Formats: sequence, structure tokens, C-alpha cells
Amino acid sequence: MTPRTDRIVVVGAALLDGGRLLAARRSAPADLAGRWELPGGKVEPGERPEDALVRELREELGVDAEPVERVPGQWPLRAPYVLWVWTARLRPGSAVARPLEDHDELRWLTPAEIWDVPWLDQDVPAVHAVTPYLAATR
Ligand code: 523
Repeated sequence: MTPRTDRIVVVGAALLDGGRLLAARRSAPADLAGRWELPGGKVEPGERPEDALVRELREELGVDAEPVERVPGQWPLRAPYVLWVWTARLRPGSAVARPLEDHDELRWLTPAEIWDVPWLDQDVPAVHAVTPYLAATR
């Protein structure tokens, strides 16, 4: 019998500021290192996805962010993970300085630059879904 593997939600942030999207380059694990992603991580048992998003952005980027709206859709990652995305914005006074863990480079991408970085394959459809929101925050 195939063991049952429950789906685990990974939240990703489309962190937007002045019409630009924050992209983060993974430094680990080795097979993902060097590729870019929407920053985020696994939702812990009993945790609300929006709370996980805020927590992950604080842990990984040291920022105080707030989720704005869920981007419709969900994107399969390596089993058992599935990616859910929220747009997010920085709370007043908070700024992205440098990556703290999991990443080694950050870039704020304008709409014209969105496809300049090699996104993780599994993030590409999510980034497509996010692009309309960039124009809306300009
Ligand atoms: N992805 C992914 N894209 C993406 C994220 C945030 C995560 O493909 N935008 C994948 C990478 C891992 C899995 O989802 O295979 C879990 O993400 P990870 O490692 O960022 O989750 P964390 O930060 O919760 O993991 P720990 O470092 O173990 O705490």
C-alpha cells in the first residue's frame, strides 16, 4: 500500500515595494542553490499560513512585513510540498538589508527585470501569477 503523505503548505511572499518584487537567491540545499525564489517556507503544524509568511520573512530577511492578499492558485513543489503565495508589503520603518539564512543574494526586480534571474523551475508559474500585482503597486 502506498503510504499516505499529507500535503505540506509552503508559503511564498511576493514582497512588493514601489512596483518592484523581491527575489531571493537560495544558498542551500545544493540542488536549489544559485536559483531564485519567492522567499518563504513551511507552515508549521497549527500555524496560520499568513503567520508563517510573516515569521519566515522575519527569520530569513529580518523584515517586518504584512501579507496583503492571497494570489489565486497553488503550485506543486517536491512532494509533499505545495506553494501558496501572498503579496506582502513592508511595514513602515522596516527595510530589507541582507539575507540572514537560506539565501545569499537579494534583488528588487522591476517589471522589466522579472525574468533576468534564473527562478527555481517550480516558482516560475507562481512568478507569472504575481506579475500583474507589480503594476498595481507602482
Ligand atoms: N520551495 C520552493 N520555492 C519557494 C519556497 C519558499 C520553497 O521550491 N518559493 C521549496 C524548497 C524546499 C521546500 O519548498 O524544498 C521548503 O522550503 P524551505 O526549505 O525554504 O522551508 P523552510 O525555510 O521552512 O525550511 P527549514 O530551513 O527546514 O526551516
